[in-house]
Amino acid sequence: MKSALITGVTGQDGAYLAKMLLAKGYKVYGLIARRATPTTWRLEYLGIENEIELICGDLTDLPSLINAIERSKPSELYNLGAQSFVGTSWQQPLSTTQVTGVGVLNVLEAIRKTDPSIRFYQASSSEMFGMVHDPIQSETTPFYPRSPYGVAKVMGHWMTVNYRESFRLFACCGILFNHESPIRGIEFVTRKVSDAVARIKLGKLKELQLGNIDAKRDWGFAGDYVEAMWLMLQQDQPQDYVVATGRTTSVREMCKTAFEYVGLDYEDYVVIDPGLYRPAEVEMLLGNPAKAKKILGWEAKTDVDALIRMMVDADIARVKAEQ
Ligand code: NDP
Ligand code: GDR
Repeated sequence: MKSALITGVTGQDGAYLAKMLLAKGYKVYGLIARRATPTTWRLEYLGIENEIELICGDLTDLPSLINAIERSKPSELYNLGAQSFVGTSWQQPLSTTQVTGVGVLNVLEAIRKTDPSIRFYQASSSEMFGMVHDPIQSETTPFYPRSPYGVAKVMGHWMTVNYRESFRLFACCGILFNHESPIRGIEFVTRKVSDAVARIKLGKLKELQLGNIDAKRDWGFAGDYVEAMWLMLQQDQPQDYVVATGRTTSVREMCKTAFEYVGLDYEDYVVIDPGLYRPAEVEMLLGNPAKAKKILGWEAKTDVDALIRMMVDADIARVKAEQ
C-alpha cells in the first residue's frame, strides 16, 4: 500500500487531496498544527475525518517534521501547509515567511535527512508571477511577486528546484492558479461572494463590501487541481507545471455571475471599501496549462461559472441549516 503525508491537510486542498488519495487506496497521514480550537471541519465536510492518521507538527519546527516522516514513512509528501492569505501577509510578513517560505526548506531538509527517496510536491503559486508582463503565464514566465506571501512562495519554489538539482530529490512544484470550492476559506474573494449572495438572498445581509473588483484571476475548482498534484509525482522525471484553466475573469464578472444565479443584480448590493484594497496588487493572472495537458494529460473539468454556482448552492444550504 502506498502512503502519503500531507502538510496543510486541514486546508481546502489538503482535504480534497486526502479524499482523492484515499480513493486511490493510499494510507494517508496528515500533519496537523496545534490550535486552540478544532480545525478538522473540512475533513468532516468530505466525510474522511476518521480515515486519516493525523500527526502533530508544525512547518516551522524541523524536529516535528522529522518525527512525522519517521512515523508515516511516506512514499509521497505533499507540502500544502502555508499562511496562504495574501492580505494577511502584509500584516504578518515575518510569520508568513517562516511558514510559507522557510517551512518549505524545513520539509526539504527533513526529507534529505530521513529518506531522500520520498517524492515531494511543493504548492507553488501564480502569485509568484505578480506584476505580469506576459499576457499569459507559463512555466518560463519570470517571477515578480507583489506581496510578502508571493516572495515567500518564490523562496519555497527555488529551494525545491535547488534541492532537486543539488541532491537529486524527486521534487516537483505545481504552479497553481487560484482554485476554489465550497470549502474555500471565507476570507478569499470567491467564497466571500458566494456566502454573501446566500445571506442576501435569504434576507440575512444587506450589502457586500469588496476591494478591487477589476482584478482578474484564472479560477478553477480545487477538486480538479489535486489530481494534477498527484499526477506530477507519478511521472518518470520531476518537473514543474502550471495548473490553470486558461480563462481569466474579473472579480466584477464573478460577482455578476453569482448574483444573477439567484436572480439579483450585483450593482444593487456590492459596495466598494477602499480599505480592502491591497498595498500592491496583482492585477491580472491567466495561466497556460499546455504543459500539464501534454505531459500529465490533465485538464480543468470545471469552468468558473459552474464553480460559482456550486459554491452559491453550498452556501445557500449552509445558511438555511443555520436557521
Ligand atoms: P488553506 O489556507 O486552506 O490551508 C492552509 C493549510 O496550512 C491549513 O491546513 C493550515 O492549518 C496549514 N498551516 C498553516 N500554518 C501552518 C504551520 N505553521 N504548520 C503546519 N501547517 C500549517 O490553503 P489552500 O488549501 O487553499 O492551499 C494549499 C496550498 O496551496 C498553500 O500552500 C497555498 O499557499 C497554495 N496555493 C493555493 C492556491 C489556491 O488558490 N487555493 C493557489 C496556489 C497555491 P490550520 O487549519 O491549522 O490553519
Ligand atoms: P488571491 O486570492 O490573493 O489571488 O490569492 P483572493 O481571493 O484573496 O483575492 C483575489 C482578488 O480579489 C481581489 N479582491 C478581494 N479579495 C479578498 N480576499 N477580499 C475582498 O474583499 C476583495 N475585493 C477584491 C483581491 O484584491 C485580489 O486581486 C489566492 C490564495 O489562495 C493564495 O494562497 C494563492 O497562492 C493564490 O490565490 C493563487
